[in-house]
Parts: sequence; structure tokens; C-alpha cells
Amino acid sequence: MATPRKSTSKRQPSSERSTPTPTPRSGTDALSRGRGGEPQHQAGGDHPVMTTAQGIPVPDNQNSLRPSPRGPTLLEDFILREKITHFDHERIPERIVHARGSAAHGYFELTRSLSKHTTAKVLTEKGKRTPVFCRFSTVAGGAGSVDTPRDVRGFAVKFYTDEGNWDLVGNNIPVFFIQDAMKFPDLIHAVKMEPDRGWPQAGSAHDTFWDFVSQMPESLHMVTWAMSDRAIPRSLRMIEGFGIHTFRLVDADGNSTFVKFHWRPKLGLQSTLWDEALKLQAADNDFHRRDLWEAIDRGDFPEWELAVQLFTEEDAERFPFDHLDPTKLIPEELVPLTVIGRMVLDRNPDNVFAETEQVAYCPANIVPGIDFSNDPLLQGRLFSYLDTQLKRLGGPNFHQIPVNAPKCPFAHHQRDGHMQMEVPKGRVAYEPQTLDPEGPRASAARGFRSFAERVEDDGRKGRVRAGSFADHYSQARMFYRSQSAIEQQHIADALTFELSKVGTPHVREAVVGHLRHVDEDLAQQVADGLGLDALPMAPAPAAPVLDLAPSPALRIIERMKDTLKGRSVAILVAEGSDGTQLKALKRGVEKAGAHVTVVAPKLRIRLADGKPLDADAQLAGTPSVMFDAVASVLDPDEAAKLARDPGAVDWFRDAFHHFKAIAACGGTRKHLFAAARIKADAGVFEPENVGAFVEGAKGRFWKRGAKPR
Ligand code: HDE
Repeated sequence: MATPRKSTSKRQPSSERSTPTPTPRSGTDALSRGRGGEPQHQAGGDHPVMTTAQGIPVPDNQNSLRPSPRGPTLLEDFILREKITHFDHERIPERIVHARGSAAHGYFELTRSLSKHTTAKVLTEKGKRTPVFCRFSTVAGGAGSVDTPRDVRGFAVKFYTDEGNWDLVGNNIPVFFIQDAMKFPDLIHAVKMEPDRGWPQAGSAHDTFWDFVSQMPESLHMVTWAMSDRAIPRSLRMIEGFGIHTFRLVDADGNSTFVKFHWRPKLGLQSTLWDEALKLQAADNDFHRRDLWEAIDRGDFPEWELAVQLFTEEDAERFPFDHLDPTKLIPEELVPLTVIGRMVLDRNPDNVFAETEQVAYCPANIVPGIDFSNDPLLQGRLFSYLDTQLKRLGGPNFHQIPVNAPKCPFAHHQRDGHMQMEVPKGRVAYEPQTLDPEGPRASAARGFRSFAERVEDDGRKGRVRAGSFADHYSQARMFYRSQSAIEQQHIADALTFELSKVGTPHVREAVVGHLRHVDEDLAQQVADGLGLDALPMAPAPAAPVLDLAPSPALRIIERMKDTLKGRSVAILVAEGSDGTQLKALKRGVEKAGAHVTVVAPKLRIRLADGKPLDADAQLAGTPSVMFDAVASVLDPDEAAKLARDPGAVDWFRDAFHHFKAIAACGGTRKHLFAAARIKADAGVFEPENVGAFVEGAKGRFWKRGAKPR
């Protein structure tokens, strides 16, 4: 039975609501006023009337329907039931891998036509801008995990081309752990949290992952990458992307050229140190997604070049590895990269769930003129994505969700199914047919045509692995030997850290045994770090380990761009700071292209001239790991006070030990450097000398603490 109610549309003034009058225990007066349940702030003006999902106006969004003020809630309350039911169903299954992601809209602009090799319009119409939606992700952690674990990053791009959607679903590492799709569930079960205990979340430093690695030498190449600085990027705006597999381009005559796709960040590559990554996890779980979102929000649009490596069947035959093996890369020195376009991400999603969560990438989405290769990992992926998305998005019509729908005209006879959003007209939903002259029909001229690859005549069906996939170590060795000494040290440290978290001695030893094929010195360092008495035996390799020519293009440190563009600099101020000096420093750093954050112990301080200053961030929640370089403009007495604050001391200690440029005022040098035991070096600048600081902030001062090898 419904209780008669007065209209609640007339809001009481808040002063009346805040009067602490005793709540009556019965009576319709208390019910209709909703005392205690009224929101404190009502939006003024012409706001739309709130309705249910059925469009019925909602009279009261604070109180459920009950027969008396303290009585039970009535089942009849369809408004409450609809609201709660929808809420109960708000979560969909998260992705089994790549669950945590951030994405943006943008465009791809072709700057060089590949018309010699392909008919795909997206790759032939020079100057054309194709809309894209790009999602970055970590792999192992759940959607609610953190942004900065040691992990591979997904780099998936959906191109809404005039000939249908093309999805380039890649990673930020150019090779993969396994050669055959058959092993993917095993790999993921091994790296995800262990099923009996439920940890670790988003990390590979545990027994099951390394046990799998120890049994799968083919993973060694990617493991070496995953232990390198590539797996702890500074920003999603500073990672490379790779299609990994060899694909084909197909021309109008049906000829094919092999192709590998590479994304290269305009801002250059940059990574964090492991210590920074750990501290970033504590400081800001959302460090990467916030960085991407804020950069786009302020118009600092991230940009990548799309480059291709093109090669023929004959070229491939000369490679010392199989181009169909996804654990192998083709060094740039062997097949150079040709830049063909650029991608600019210039719009944040309007709604994370509707777009970032519901976007469904699929390597099988390709357009005429592009084709697959026989890479056995790619072949398995062609099945997996649609299959998982049917479950994740609840049915076969997820291609109708706006972020997934093609932007070109489309027409087919697929009908019905869960969540059908279209209202197809007419009686014809089949083909061939004579009843509807407007009905869609296949087109041999315009349709997708698979490359007419010759299939071996003497093939024998079987569960086999090609002998040309047998070399598991040579490229891991090449990668390691291509790194600078600093990066090699980081790989050794990362392996030592990860294996130190492995509780099973024989697993640790087996992995160190494999490392001997990568590099004897690397294996020795890790063995020392783990306290092994002797180097374990190296397993017999399935193919001879080759000393391939190093590829310096695989380094990061030397490819960090000589620029402050896209970087982030913090200036620490406190009560009594010199406003003029702060202004000059800020202006100089901003002019060089960096984003400046003014950090202070309190959000509002008074400068030396008495003027108030609103800081951008508070010191306690803003450690220096969040920035590429730091500076201070402090009154000496305030610096002395801050030297008693461990957070302030760590601010400088960390910046220094993370090899960053520091513009330190006199007070900082005298008090905070003393407390942090910092001895100023070539990476420490005067805040007045903005030009020198800007130059220094473009790189890191690795000499500061290089560990001797
Ligand atoms: Fe994926 N992968 N994957 N993967 N993958 C998924 O699809 C799978 C592989 C990659 O931002 C899933 O919709 C198999 C390589 C990215 O939404 C799933 C195999 C590469 C994303 C799946 C691989 C990737 C996924 C999970 C081995 C780099 C996130 C949810 C045969 C080239 C895309 C989903 C996004 C997502 C399966 C290997 C990249 C389960 C079976 C190699 C970037 O379908």
C-alpha cells in the first residue's frame, strides 16, 4: 500500500534543514520533507528532470518508499529496484589479461603511401586522417591494480578506416614469451596471482612464473626484455609499440610483401628506475593513466610515428631466424624502418566504461590489402579475441557499441542476439535472394581477399614445431649485448630481485642456468646476487647459440630525447619563498616545453612579499619520483625547518639517487642536502641559472652512482 505523499519538489532552505530539530517518529510531514535525507547542495537553474531508465520522472532520489517513516521498504518501489538492479549489474567480467587500461581517441595521418605494396586505403591515401581509439594496458594485474608494476604494456589501436575497422593489437615489446597459442593459457596461469594464495597481484616475481620460464627456453628472449627498463616505463606517452607478428601487405595483383609494424613515440623512450617504479606505486596507483589524461587535457597531445619494416620471402630466407617465430625480432640494422605516418591522441574518452572498458580489439579485424602470416601465435589469437569478447561483452552484438562500431557504411544479414540495438527493416535477411534489390551482396572486386599462399604439397598434418623455431637464446643474447652498461646492470638487478622472490631453489637455479646462454657474466651476477655457491649447469640448447651482431637501436638510455617537451618538473616552495625567482624559474622551464608543478608543505603559502600563493600539490603526497627533475626556491629558515621533515629530505635524496637534475637554492644545499647526505655534483644547478638547469633536466646524471661491473 502506498503512503500518500506531499510533493518534494519544493526544497527547504538549507538553514532550515541544518536546524537540529528532533526527528518525528511518525507522520507524513517528516516523510515528505525527507528530513536528514535531503542533499545539501541542489543544482540551480534549468536542469533536466531525473527519470528512471524507462523515462518516468523521479520525485525523490533520497528516500525509498515505505508505509511509515520507520517502517519496512515496499517491494512496490520500482524506482529503488530499478536503480539497485542496474547498479548490481554494473560490472562486467574484466579482461583475463590486459584488464587495467587507459585509452584515448585520436587520428592516424598517412605521410607516405605504401601503394606499391598494398591496396589498403588507410596505407595508401597520403595525407588522409583516419580516426583511431588507442588503449594502453598492463598485462598481469586486475583492473583495480596499479599502473607501474614491472610488466609488458599493451598498445592496441583501432583504426576506423573507410574499408572497415583495422585493429593493430600490439605490445611495447617486439617479441612474445611463447611461439604457439597452445601455451598462452599456461603462460597466463603462471604469471597471474597463484591460485591457492591469491598473490602477487600484477607481478611476475613469484615461483609459478619463473617455474614456467625455466621449463620454456623459448621465453628467454622476452624475459630479458621484461627484465629491462622497457617494462617500467616513465609514461605511456614514452613507450614504443609493436605489432610483433609478421603480417602481409597485398597489392592489386595479389602479390605480397611481409611487414612488421612499429610505433615510435615522438617524445622518445623513457623509463623509470625500479626504485622509482616501486615508490610510484605507493605515491600514485594511477600514475600512468593520470599522466596520459592530463597531458591530453592540457593540449599536450602525445604522438607516435608509425614505421614499417618491409621484406620479401627471399629476404626472409636469408635471416638467421624464422620471421614467423614471434619470439624473434628483425633488427633495424637488417631491415630498416620506414616511417609512413603519425598517430596523435587528442581526446580523452568521455566515459571510461563505455569506451575504454567496452572497446573490443581483435587481431582478426583487418582490411583488404593487409593479411595474416602463418605465425602460430597470431593464428591462435585470430580465434581468441572474438571468443573472449562474446563472454565479456555479453553477446554477439558488441560491434554495435559506439566505440566498436565501424565509421564506414556496413551492411550484412546478421540478426537478433542479445542487446540488438539496430532495427533492421524488410523481410530479407539472407542471400542469395531476389526480393530485395537493395540487399547487400558480396563483391569480388572490393571484398577482402586472402593472399593466395602456396600451401606445401607434401605437408603432413601433425602437432609439430618447425625446426627453424629451435633457437631460443641467440636473440636474447643479442638483446642483452646490445644494451648500454647501465641497462645491462638494470637487467641483472631485475633478475636478482625477481628470482629472490622465488621460494623454490631448483627454479632459481634452473633460470640462472638458462641465463648462461644469454651472457655468462649476467648469469654470474645474478648467481652472486642470489648467493649461489656455483653457477648451475646450462641446459643443452636445442640449436647452436649464435653471436649475432648487436643492435644499438634496442637501447633506451641513448634514445632518450634531448628535450624537456612532455616532461614534468617540480619546484618546491614554502613560506617566505622568493616569488620573483619562482616565476623566472617556472617560466624558463615551461618555455622549454615541460609541465611545472609547484609543490609546498601547505596548499596555500605566503611568499616573501606577503602575497599568497596556491601550490599545485602538497609535499606530503607528492614525492619527487613523480617528476623528471626538481628545483627549490626556499627561504633559508624554512629550508632548515624542512630538513627535520623526512618527506622533504627524501624528496631530494630520491631525486639525487634517481640521477635527476636538481636546481637547489642556498637553503636547500645547506640544510636539506646535509640532511640527505648529498654532495652537489654536475647535476646540481643554481635556480637562478635556468638555462643550465633546463639543459641538465633533459637527461639523467648516470655517473652519479653507477655501480662498478
Ligand atoms: Fe592478447 N589477448 N593474446 N596478446 N592482447 C587479449 O582479448 C591472447 C598476445 C594484447 O586493450 C584478450 O579482449 C592469446 C600477443 C593486447 O583491450 C584475449 C594470445 C600480443 C590486449 C587475448 C595472445 C597481445 C590483449 C583479453 C596468444 C601482442 C588488450 C581480453 C596466442 C602482439 C587489448 C581481450 C585491449 C588482450 C588472447 C598474445 C596483445 C584473452 C590467446 C602476442 C594489447 O583474447
